[in-house]
Amino acid sequence: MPTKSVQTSPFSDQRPGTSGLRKKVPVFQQPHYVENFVQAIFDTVEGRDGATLVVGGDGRYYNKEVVQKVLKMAAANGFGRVLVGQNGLLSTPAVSCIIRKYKAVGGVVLSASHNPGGPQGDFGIKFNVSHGGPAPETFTEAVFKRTQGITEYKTSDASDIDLGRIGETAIDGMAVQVLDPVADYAELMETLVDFGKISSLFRSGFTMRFDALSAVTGPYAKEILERRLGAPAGTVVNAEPMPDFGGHHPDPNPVHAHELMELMQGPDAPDFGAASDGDGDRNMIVAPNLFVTPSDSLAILTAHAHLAPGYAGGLAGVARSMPTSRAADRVAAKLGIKAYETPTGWKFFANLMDAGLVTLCGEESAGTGSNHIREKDGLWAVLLWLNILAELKKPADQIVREHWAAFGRDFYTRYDYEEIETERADELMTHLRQGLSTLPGKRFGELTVESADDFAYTDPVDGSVTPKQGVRILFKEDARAVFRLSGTGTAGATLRIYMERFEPDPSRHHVERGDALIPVVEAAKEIAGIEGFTGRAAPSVVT
Ligand code: G16
Repeated sequence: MPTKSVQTSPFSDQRPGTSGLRKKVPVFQQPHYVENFVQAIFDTVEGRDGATLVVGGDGRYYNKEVVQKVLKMAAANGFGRVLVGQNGLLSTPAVSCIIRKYKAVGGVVLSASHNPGGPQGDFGIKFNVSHGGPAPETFTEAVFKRTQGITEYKTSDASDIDLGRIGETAIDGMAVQVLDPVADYAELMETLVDFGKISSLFRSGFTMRFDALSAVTGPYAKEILERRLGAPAGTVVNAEPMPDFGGHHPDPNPVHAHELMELMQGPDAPDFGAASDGDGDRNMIVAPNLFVTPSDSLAILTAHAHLAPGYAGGLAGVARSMPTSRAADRVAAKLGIKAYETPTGWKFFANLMDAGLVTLCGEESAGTGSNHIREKDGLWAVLLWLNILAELKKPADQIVREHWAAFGRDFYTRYDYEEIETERADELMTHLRQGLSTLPGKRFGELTVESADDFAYTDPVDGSVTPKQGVRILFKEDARAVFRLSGTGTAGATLRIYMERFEPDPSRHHVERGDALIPVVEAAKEIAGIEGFTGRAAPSVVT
């Protein structure tokens, strides 16, 4: 048997963040670095003997090499079968779909999501458990603990598998099935949205652009939008997944998807625009001349999901991460369904979905999804929008404006201060936390603080408590500022400030969101002493 044990020693920096372990590529390229982490995952998976494992990634630099390492380690660690995407590719939602469909024990996803790729870019490894969703914190903490005591890992001297050919092969007796990465996912989509209606929409002359940002969603979008739904060739652009994403920063927001934004603001704008991220779980929705914030998108999907066959029976409930605006809550109240508020991180939605409490979930960070899988799903969100557009037969921007008129508008923006010194960022958060009790009643410009706290979440299903999930400051004027540090960056710390203000008066809904939010931005900067702590006069990215 070519199986062998290799001696190793721990790396101190292998604690997973919001969504798996993310580091610069050269960090992952250190000898034993990948193997230590993967062995720690395998040691933590219960029931792996003879079980099925799913493996795939977003095609970023180092994906190919790491897929081969994971396959050999899986064989040496007793898995019975691995399902791997052709050429090592699988989008994150496709992994979730395949885990559930084939009853796998879990899946190893190679991705740093929306972070840039390339030899000096980012890489990442995350593990999804048997329900198809990201591993919960109890699991990731156990993995981290294991990495800190690791002394050896198991692998195989077998040769690399040819991942270009779909079909079945083996490593040391473990079956390896190379899958078409798109087929199972596309089949699932056909059960949720009305492909006939969307095809008719395209036949009627409706135009759209889908920008895959040279990341993994390209092949999925080409197959579903162009081949199955009949959108004209060329609707999907940047459709070829590339190891460096063709120089794109694969984060679907108005800053990084600027080519799409420019098109949608120009005279040749199609009827609808969309983009997705590195691993295909995020989405961006743009109407001509109108960027739809992810928070509004969740609310609009919640209001109209029943128009799609997969949701015709109505929704059980809706969930959003705490920093996401309260727009979806307003829809839930009208529909008479419950709205849940969770910490940032898709993993917190799984319990709610498994318990049947919610059907749709979403986050301000461009993630939207439903209980069809246990991950957020970029292309699914686009398809649900298309189904709604086909049913309502109204332009996308009109749907958004009518939504505001009916529910009020939650003006929303996020400021990111990237790569600040970790110590300074920690000091800022400590300062904020220490001052919380002194804030109520204080006035900042035209806003008065009503309450201030540090969000702690009690999972309604298993009772687990997750403290310190972000500082929330509520203003009497129905505005809010939330502060937290990102858990997905790979250099220094990223401070995120989420700001929103509710405007019930339709005569003020046309105001530019940047203008509407100036008082909240000014108050947030002053309360946190941003410039003093970070030395930054302006954020790195505003979305
Ligand atoms: C991940 C998580 C999301 C989270 C996002 C941002 O998304 O799955 O739940 O909202 O990170 O997290 P943070 O604010 O901590 O950077 P993805 O698309 O990066 O996997």
